[in-house]
Amino acid sequence: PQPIRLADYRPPEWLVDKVDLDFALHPTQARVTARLALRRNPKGTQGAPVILDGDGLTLVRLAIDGAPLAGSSFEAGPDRLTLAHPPADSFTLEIETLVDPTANTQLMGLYRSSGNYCTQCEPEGFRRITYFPDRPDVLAVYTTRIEAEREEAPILLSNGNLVESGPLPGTTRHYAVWQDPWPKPSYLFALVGGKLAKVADRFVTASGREVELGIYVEEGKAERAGYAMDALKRSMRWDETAFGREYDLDVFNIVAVSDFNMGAMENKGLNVFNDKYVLASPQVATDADYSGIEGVIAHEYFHNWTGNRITCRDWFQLCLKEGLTVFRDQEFSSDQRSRPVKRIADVRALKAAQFSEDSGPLAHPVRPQSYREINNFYTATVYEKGAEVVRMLKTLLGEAGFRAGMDLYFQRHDGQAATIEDFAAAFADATGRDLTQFSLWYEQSGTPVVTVKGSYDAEARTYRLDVSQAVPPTPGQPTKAPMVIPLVVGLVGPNGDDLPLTLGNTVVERGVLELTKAEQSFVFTGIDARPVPSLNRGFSAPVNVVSGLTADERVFLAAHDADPFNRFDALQGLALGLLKEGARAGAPVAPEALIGAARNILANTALDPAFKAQALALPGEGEIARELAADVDPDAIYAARKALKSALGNALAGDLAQTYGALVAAGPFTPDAASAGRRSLRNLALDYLAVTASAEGIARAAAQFEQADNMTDRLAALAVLVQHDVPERERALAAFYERFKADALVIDKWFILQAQIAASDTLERVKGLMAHPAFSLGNPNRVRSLVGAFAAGNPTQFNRPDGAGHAFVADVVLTLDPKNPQVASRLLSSFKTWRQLEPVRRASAEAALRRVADTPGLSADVSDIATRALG
Ligand code: HT7
Ligand code: ZN
Repeated sequence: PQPIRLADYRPPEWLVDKVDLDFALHPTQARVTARLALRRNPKGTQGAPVILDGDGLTLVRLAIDGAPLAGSSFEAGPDRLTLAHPPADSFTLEIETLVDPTANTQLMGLYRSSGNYCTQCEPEGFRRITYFPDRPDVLAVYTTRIEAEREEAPILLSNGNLVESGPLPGTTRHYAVWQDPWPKPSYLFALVGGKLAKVADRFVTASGREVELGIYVEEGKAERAGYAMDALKRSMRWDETAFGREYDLDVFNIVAVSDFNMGAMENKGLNVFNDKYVLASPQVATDADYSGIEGVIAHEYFHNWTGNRITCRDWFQLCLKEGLTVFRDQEFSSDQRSRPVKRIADVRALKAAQFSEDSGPLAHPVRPQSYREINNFYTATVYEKGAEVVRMLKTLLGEAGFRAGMDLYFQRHDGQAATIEDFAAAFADATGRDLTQFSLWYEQSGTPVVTVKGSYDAEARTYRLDVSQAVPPTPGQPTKAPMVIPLVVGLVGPNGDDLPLTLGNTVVERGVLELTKAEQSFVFTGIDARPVPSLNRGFSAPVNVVSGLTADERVFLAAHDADPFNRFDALQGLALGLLKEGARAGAPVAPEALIGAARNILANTALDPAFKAQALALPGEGEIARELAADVDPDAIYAARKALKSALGNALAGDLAQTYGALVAAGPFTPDAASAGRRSLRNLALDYLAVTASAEGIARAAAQFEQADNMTDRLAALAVLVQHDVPERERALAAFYERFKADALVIDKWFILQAQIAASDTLERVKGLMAHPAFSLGNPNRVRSLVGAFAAGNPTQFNRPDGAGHAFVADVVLTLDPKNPQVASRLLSSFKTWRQLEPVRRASAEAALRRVADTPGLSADVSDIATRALG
């Protein structure tokens, strides 16, 4: 297909003011009657035909203002309905279609999950239900009537408030009518029907509106929805206090389903979730699961304002809702938990997913200029870098300026489909600041490199920072303009205290230096002793900083920096230097400085255990590969990392054993951040203590595996055991399966751990597990847990030099593509860093990608990724 370009945007020719939907649910022949109140757009082209989108639709009947339409007056195919000569400038079009929810394996449109009916419409799924101008700038109010067999679907839900329900006399069927008073685009439509258990609660908004809350889950799982409900209520309150945003319907429902392409979906008043982000109990969910649930529940709820009340004009503006809403959910979790630890976790995730995307063939701007398949742009760049851009805006404008801009944005654009320009204008107008150059963050792809050189002049008592910035070339963007980069800095004096930051006579507010040029110098005055610069504090900008800090300076910052993020980063920087050296030259590492710094962190009783766990966890293999940038040998990286981990584990054995012993839980499991932090440090110690597979280390892990009273500790112990070729590995895997085999979400963890074993027989193991009764190619969670975890989380085996790992993943992509193109193309995206591999592995990755690209009949999703990855 031809690319769709932002520059070609035109307003819709026809608007829809009102939509009445009538669903007669049936497993294979669901009947959908849509009545659309169409109105010619005064801003459109004179005499334009009505063209409605469809996707694989079967048309049964058409009528205009109640009169059936003769075949000669329209043109209907599976993918489009055209009325070349509309009868008037406004009329009601009635469309009857038949859809087959059971055959819908793409999980877009109306489909079935575990026998229940549900829908997924973002971005272009509504057109798989009925013909419609399926674009986000057509906003309508919806009334939805659903009828179904009472036995098959006792629960019937849709957007908005329930206005009517009851039996259909003389039949075994019943019905419900839902009305959503808020105009919305079609992608926010949702319907659910099925046998579901309900957890009910209520919330009273700041202005006194009573809201009925419901979380619907598969029968028998209601007791696992408590944490999600608690997270929902906390999210609702937080949005009122942090952003002044109240909920706006009488009902807020969440439904958890087990077959879902992504994490969750923010449909108005009826969020639909992957059950992974709803269900939790201490026995089956880890601390990471709990924080994931909290974050995703918040994210979808926050979309009610940033996405739903103000939506996107077109899909190029996706970051308008996604980047902003990720920023909001990150802030929520920071307020609920530890802010520095949350920031560290977010930056680790950003670097792993987005920096790697930005440095490879799939790099694209936060707001792309063109796309072939919009489903492929729900990326780390749009989401996570999009959130970083909002964060930088806040850093530049300050707390009050940012809030004023947000308030103006809500006030101006409530009920509209907006653009990034609208968003930026609200901040510019609220603060008087020119954001023209800042907008480059939405246009230019690639991660800027900021190079900093510091020099001290003892006589003049000045410290000078010479700063340059450059954005590397990316696909379609060979040259770049300088960006506005808010670089938060500190100058740490010899006693560890921050020195005052004064440029000439001006105090640098909040430590924010604004970089705007390719090269700039900042001369700080009144500096009495040579400081150590602390750069990009709090990771204030998503850039790579080249600082030239010495190992001693990093050790100093790890011990003294007032900024917790940079304390963490100093230690990571030390480790990264050693790991790169080790991977490049295979040279023995000399980790004494790192060991000393790590020992100090471990012994520091003033530090939060969760922070210590983050600081002491070595950079991942992916980050080391990205730093090396070219000729990457994943086996060498793995070996260097293992060697450094062993050196640390051995040198700190006493301290780690003491930590492990001291952090025994005092009571039963609770998922709060402080308890989770203690578990994370204890489990990090467990891992280090077993790194050399010593009998003692393995026995400790085996004992924890058997005795754990919660999934966090049990899984952490299992993760240690599976990485070592010891008899305890298979024993523990078998015991785990036996214990949790009825629980698909737990068996996903079992798949993930096995898929990530760095051993030469893992590929065979993964192939074997694909035939396991618990595996299904039809369920996205299973595919991601087994094949996705292998491709994205096992660099040595996915990139085997014999090419078997690449070939296997390509085979799965091709098998999956006809069933579920979205999941297939995401899996193929695991090849996004293939160009940085050394020549042998690079050739095998290229061959696998070419084989995929050359396969006839590919979906647009897979074909787009294959072409761009090779491009
Ligand atoms: N807005 C949603 C994005 C989405 C999605 C969700 C479920 C299945 C398919 C999907 N395609 C796009 C999720 C979010 O960011 O909140
Ligand atoms: Zn979102």
